[in-house]
Amino acid sequence: MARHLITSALPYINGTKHLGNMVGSMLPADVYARYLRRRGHEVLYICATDEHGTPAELAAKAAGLPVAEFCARQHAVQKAIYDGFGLAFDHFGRTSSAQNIEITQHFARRLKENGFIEERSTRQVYSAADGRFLPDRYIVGTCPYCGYEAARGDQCENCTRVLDPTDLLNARSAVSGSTDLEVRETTHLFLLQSALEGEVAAFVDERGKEWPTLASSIARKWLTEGLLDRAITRDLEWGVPVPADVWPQLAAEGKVFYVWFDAPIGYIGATKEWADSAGEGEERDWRSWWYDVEDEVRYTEFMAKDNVPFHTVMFPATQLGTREPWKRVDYVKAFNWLTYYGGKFSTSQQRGIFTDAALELLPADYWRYFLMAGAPESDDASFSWELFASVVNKDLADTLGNFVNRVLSFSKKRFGDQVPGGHAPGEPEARLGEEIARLLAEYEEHLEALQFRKAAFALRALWSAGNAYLEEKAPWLEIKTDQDAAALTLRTAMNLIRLYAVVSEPFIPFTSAALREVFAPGTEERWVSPEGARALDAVPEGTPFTVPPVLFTKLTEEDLDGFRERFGSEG
Ligand code: B3M
Ligand code: ZN
Repeated sequence: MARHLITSALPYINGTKHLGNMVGSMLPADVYARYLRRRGHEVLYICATDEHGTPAELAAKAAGLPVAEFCARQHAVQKAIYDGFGLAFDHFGRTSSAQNIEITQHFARRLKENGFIEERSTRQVYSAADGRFLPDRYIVGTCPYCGYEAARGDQCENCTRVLDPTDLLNARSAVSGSTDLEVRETTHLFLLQSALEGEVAAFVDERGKEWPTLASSIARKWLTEGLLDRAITRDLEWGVPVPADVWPQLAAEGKVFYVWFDAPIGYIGATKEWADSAGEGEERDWRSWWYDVEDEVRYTEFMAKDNVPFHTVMFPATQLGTREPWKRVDYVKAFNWLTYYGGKFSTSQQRGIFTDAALELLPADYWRYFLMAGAPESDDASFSWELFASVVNKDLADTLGNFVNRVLSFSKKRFGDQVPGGHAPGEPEARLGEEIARLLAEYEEHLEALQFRKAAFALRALWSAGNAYLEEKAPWLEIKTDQDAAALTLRTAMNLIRLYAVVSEPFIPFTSAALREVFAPGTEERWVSPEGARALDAVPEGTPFTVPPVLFTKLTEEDLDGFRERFGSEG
């Protein structure tokens, strides 16, 4: 059985992320990791804050803090939010860690030895007013392709074209607004991606066959356009320093690596952080996840579509160029956008719902389930409060929550604090067992295939099957004529609750924990196979249980009015 390495795109440090960021990276990765762990696989789920580059420097400046301190604080802030969402990383590291600096410099040395890094003199925008070069986001202007007026030096947010600062029209400094800019010569390191193009293409041809079209088509498009040699250093203060033993002159000039060079290496750096933070007597070997383990480890990456080129082309090129056996990605799970009423969620314009605000409003499971059930997999998905309320009210409050409370309260009232006995299972129970086994197999199949919408659909169908059974048997009527018949129905329904406690965990871990508490401690925590689920007898007669507090509160029209007013209801 392969060991599973899972990473989700590293959230930038520059500010709190919105729900759109989370649904396309960390949240699905967590669902998948939880599923695999429950199935008994060995899993390592790694994430980190992406801390270098111009966004961090600019955000620190805006916050009036030294950049190192800004990053340390923001890392803690983001970590706390992800804990709140139940994101069960094995480690949540930082790309500014000593480990990542060391590994990034190692990569650069190897690439240089193998002839894939070269010094080149380039023309960069220099601002006399600011007394500095203006790389990437330090410069803004009009996009030459689409005319968007607030395009940044590295990329146009509007048309997503990757830009060079010198491409911008009407350029100005993002720091001072100065338009007194000139182009000066400066030396930078270039990654000779063109020389690695054939190898990267072969890699994408081989592995990309399995990827979702969204990922493979973006990778192919980049390859078809041809891989350009790219500058991988910058004139910035905050970043991984160019190693002085190899490039003394550039190091003396204070050059650092470009954020997209050290960020993916950050997956490895954070794995080393994880290993270095092992407790007494704990064995953690970061190399056993990354080095010379091509066939032993299955590596899955999660990201939104704009990150795909960097992960399918640029990072593999970086890895291949070291001529060392670094583990390369097996499966790239890419996502489209989540929109807010059809418009862009925007960090810079504070439109949409941010992760911290979401948690203040409602518990994590409401968001987790809603977001994953409508994950932007095959297309963009649009958030609206109306849709959110209808999913929460129908699926979570009615179909799952109400079922659980109805069954347990009724049984407690009629039969006391233990699972009742009653008749042996009959034909309706056999039918239910078949249905459950079938749906569970479907659910597993979709999770294995990383089809989250379909998996959520199958999960809801499992919950619905319980409701249908209860309606069919109507224990509140049975009890009037045949106590044992009602007892059988309730016992069977309680076995469903036990099953839901286990299999719902990837999507709604907090609720799942509450449901596991219902029955005496020590009930089986491992996954239940479709075969094992069929008999619905894991919780036998006499098992003590408790009735949990209401699992999900319905959202009212009044709630919705409040939300719409606070967050807006236009894209
Ligand atoms: N921080 C971009 C983003 O947050 C970037 C991802 C890095 S993954 C190595 O969308
Ligand atoms: Zn544009």
